[in-house]
Amino acid sequence: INVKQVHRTGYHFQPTKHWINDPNGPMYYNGIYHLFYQYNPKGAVWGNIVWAHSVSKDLINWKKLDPAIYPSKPFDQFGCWSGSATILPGNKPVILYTGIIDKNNTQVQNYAIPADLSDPYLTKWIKPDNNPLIVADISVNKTAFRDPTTAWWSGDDGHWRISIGGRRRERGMSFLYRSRDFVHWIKAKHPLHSKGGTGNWECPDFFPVSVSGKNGLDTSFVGSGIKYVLKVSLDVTRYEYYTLGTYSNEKDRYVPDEGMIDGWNGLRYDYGNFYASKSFFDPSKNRRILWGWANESDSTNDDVKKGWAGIQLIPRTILLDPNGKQLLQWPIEEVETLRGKKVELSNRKLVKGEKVEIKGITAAQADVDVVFSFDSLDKAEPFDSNWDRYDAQKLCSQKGSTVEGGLGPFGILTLASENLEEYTPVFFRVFKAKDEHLVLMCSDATRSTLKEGNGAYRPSFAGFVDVDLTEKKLSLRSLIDNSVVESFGAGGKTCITSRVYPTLAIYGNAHLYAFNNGTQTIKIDSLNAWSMNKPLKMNQ
Ligand code: DQQ
Repeated sequence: INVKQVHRTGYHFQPTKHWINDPNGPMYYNGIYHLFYQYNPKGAVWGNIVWAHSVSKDLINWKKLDPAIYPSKPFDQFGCWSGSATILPGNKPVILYTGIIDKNNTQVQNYAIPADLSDPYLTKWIKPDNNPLIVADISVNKTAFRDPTTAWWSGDDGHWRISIGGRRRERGMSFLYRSRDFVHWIKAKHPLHSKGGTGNWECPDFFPVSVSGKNGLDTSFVGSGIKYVLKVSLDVTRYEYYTLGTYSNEKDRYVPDEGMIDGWNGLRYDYGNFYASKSFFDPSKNRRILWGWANESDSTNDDVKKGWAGIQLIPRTILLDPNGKQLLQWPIEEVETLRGKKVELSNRKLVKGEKVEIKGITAAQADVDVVFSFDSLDKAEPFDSNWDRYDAQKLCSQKGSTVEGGLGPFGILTLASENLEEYTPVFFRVFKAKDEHLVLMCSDATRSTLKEGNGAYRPSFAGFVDVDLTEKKLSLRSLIDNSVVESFGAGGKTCITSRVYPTLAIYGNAHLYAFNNGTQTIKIDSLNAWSMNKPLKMNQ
């Protein structure tokens, strides 16, 4: 075993070495998916940032190309930071990205276009001389002015619009710019949206979702039966929050729906290690796909030793939940082509304290899909009114997977060593509040490794799941891949990603269990688990 490679993922996107962060400018163009991403060509720590570039026909197998955009001009010589792609009329892709122009981190917005549209991979990109397109005006903090979105177009007034993340003092905001020709951009008087006290907004993403349809929508879609999503990456907490709301090109303001919480306590794409995500519309399958980045959770020193840091998570399709109050995320269907050997279990009861091993698959690299059921909600523990309804993580860290409960904790133990010296449990715990049940979902890294924890981060990530329990069922899907566990509760209502570094539960020594530590008997209605294969070509 090459120690450096022990925690590399098998089927997640990662380059052979060095540092990666934000996914950039994802797009589908002439039959090819493009993924660009923030990359340090010189080492496993953040710095020297370029736009690395990979292409794929299926979002599973990837071919690495040369970096598409790298510092070379006065308008980006200190860094090429995040941005987005837009496909202009006439089938012409254009990238907007943030350039760093000096040692003080001054940020401007630039564009780049393919050098040769007949090259199927769009290998080379040109940065025209009329860059930068946008510089901060005096009202804008020029060191917090970055990450332009994909543009959307309004036929009504013939203007393109984009949003750019930033802040005014501690008020996080997403600035709005308009242009007729994609070259001259004028700042709108009002930002698209802002929220006091949230600090800097990074990587805003703004797009419509269909209220009743099962299809994703193009960013410029106009019509009835749609809602808008505004997602921002909050620099301070390192989580991504979103609201649902309304928007019209005419008023040019985004207004979150009544009841939406804007900021820290709002809805999150993922309650774990998931940041700087970006979505794009895939016209070949009429869906919107979300890419997110997961940083490492061990120390910088470990990153340097292993020679790499950061992965892109499995792309997710996003749709509006039929309840209209949140999004649903689900791993793209293509990931199922990597499924190998399968094991099944059904109608298996789990009494208090019981666990069952799911044998016969590669537990270190697996896809698990379970439906749990229970006969009664009566044993749900009371939800103490002093607990913070918005601090699921704290509750999870207190209650964990081993403290006996009523209805739960039950779920799975991923990346577990044979005698449970190490394991990462993903589980539910149901509480009874005043007039509702609260479902807590956790992905708890505290016991994930025996490794000394200097500089390591092993949180009890958690979120609540807004799910109807009348059928007395809860489902859980987890994608397990050596050092990452991505979990989707209740069909993608609540998602949690953990990065973990087991020392015993590696390769063939990793185990997978289903467990119940609540007094209420739980039934595994159905459990399907697959070994996951490596893609044939992963970005070499
Ligand atoms: N990463 C980029 C920035 C962005 C941040 C720099 C978010 O453009 O705001 O690598 O992770």
